[in-house]
Amino acid sequence: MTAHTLFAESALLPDGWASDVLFEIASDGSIAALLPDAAGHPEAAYAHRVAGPVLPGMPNLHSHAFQRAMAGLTEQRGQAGSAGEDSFWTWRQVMYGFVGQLTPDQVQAIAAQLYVEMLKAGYTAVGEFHYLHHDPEGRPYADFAELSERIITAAQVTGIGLTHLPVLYGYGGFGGQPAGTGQRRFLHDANGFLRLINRLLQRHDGNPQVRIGMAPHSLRAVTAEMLKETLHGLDEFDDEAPIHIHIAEQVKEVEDCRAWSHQRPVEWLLNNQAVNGRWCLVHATHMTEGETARLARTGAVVGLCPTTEGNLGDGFFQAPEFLRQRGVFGIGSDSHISVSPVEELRWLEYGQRLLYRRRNMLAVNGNASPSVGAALYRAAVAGGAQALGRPIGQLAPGHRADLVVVDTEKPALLGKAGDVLLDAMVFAGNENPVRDVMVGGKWLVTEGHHVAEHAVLARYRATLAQLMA
Ligand code: NGQ
Ligand code: ZN
Repeated sequence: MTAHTLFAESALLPDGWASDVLFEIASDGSIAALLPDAAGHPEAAYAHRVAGPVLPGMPNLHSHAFQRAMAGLTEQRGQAGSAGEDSFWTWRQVMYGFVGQLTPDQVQAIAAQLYVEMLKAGYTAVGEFHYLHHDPEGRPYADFAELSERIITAAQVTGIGLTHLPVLYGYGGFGGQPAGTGQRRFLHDANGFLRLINRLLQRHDGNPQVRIGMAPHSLRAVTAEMLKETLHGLDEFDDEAPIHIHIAEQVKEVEDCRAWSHQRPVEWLLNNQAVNGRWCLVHATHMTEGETARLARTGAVVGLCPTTEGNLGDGFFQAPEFLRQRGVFGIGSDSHISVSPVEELRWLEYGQRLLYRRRNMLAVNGNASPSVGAALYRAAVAGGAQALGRPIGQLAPGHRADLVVVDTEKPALLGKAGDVLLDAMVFAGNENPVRDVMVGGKWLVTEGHHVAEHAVLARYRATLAQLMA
C-alpha cells in the first residue's frame, strides 16, 4: 500500500544520478517503487515535491552515545594526572571517570540529543556500540537490559534507525587479565551476555527500525573461549546478525597482542574467526600490507572514524592500499567529537593527502566517477549499510525510505549539481548542507529542524547542568 509519493528533480540512485524521480513510499516505511524521468507521470502532479537533490542517508556505523556529552572536556594537558604524555590511554582514564556516574535518565537524554544532531547532519541510521550495562557499582539493574532499552528508546523518540550492538566485555587486557574498577559497569560472562541478547531480540525482533547484533569490545576485553562461545550463541539466535569489534587502533594494542599471541590483532582475528561480510572491524588502523589485503578479501567492513582517530592520536589507516584491494569501508562518529558525515569523509581524504603529499587519493574503488566526494559518499553509504545489517543505503525498492534533501541554497553549494555537488559538500560543506531528512518514510528534519528538537534539548540541557555541577 502506498502511503505517499515524493517527486525529486534529482536523486542519487544505485546506478548514479537520475532526474525527475517519483518515489512511492509504502506504509511500512520502505520504498515501494521508484520511477526516473517521471515528469509526465499522472502521479507527479500530486506528489510532494522535495526542495533539492536527494541522497541516500548516511549510516553512522560506530557510536558510543554517552561520549557526546564529554566532547571538549578532554583537551587539557596532564588531565589524567599523567606526568608524561597525554595519550589514548590517559583519555580513556578521563572517560572512565565520566561514565562512572551516569544514570539511566542521563544516558537516554544524551543519546537522544546526539541522535537529533546526527539526523540533522544527514546520518539516518546508527550502530550503537553499547558497553555501559550496569549501575555505578557494577551491579545489574532490576531490568538487566535497562541501559540498552534507554538507547533503543532514544532512537525511537528521535526516529533514527538503530543497529544496537551490546558489547561483550569480560577482561582488562589480552589473555584474560582481570578488568579494573573503571570497567565494572561493562562486564558480562558469556551466559549473562547471551541472556541480554536474547531479551533484546524477544522485545525488538520484527521492528524494522531496530536490528540487534553484538560487539566483542576488542581482543583486549575477551578471551578466545569467550568469543567462541558467544558467537556460537549469537548464531543460534540469528546467524546473520552483525558483529562489530574494535581492532588495532593503537600501536600499544598491537604490541600487547604480539606479546600475548605472537600475532598482530587483525592477523589473530583472521586466523581464529571466520571473518566475513557480517563483520565490521572498527579502526583497523595498524595493519601490514598482508593483513590489509587479507582483510579486504573477506568482504568485512572496516569502520573508519577519522575525527575520533585524529582526536585520539591513533594513526593513519592505509586507505589507498585497502581500496585498491576493493576493501569495503563505512564511517562512524565514535566519540562524537564531531557529528558530521561531511567532516568524517573530508578527514579521511585529507589524512591521506597529508601523508602522501598528493591530491584526490580515494576515488579508486571501481567507482565510475573520478569525483572524490562522490566516491567517498557512495562507498561509505554502501559499507555502512552492510555493517548495520538493515535494508538501507540505497534509494531502491524494498529498501527503507531513508533519505536526505540537500540545501542547494547554501552559498558553498550554489550552482553545483551531481557529483560536483557531493565534492562541494564534502570539501566545502562546513555550513550543514542538509535541509530535510526522512527516515523510514517519516520526515524527521524539515528546513534544518528536527520534529522533537526542543523537548530533547531541554532534557539534555538539564542533564549537562547535573554533570557539570
Ligand atoms: C571505547 N573508544 O570503547 O570507547 C573506546 C576506548 C578502549 C575508541 N576505541 C576504550 N575509540 O578501546 O579500551
Ligand atoms: Zn569505539
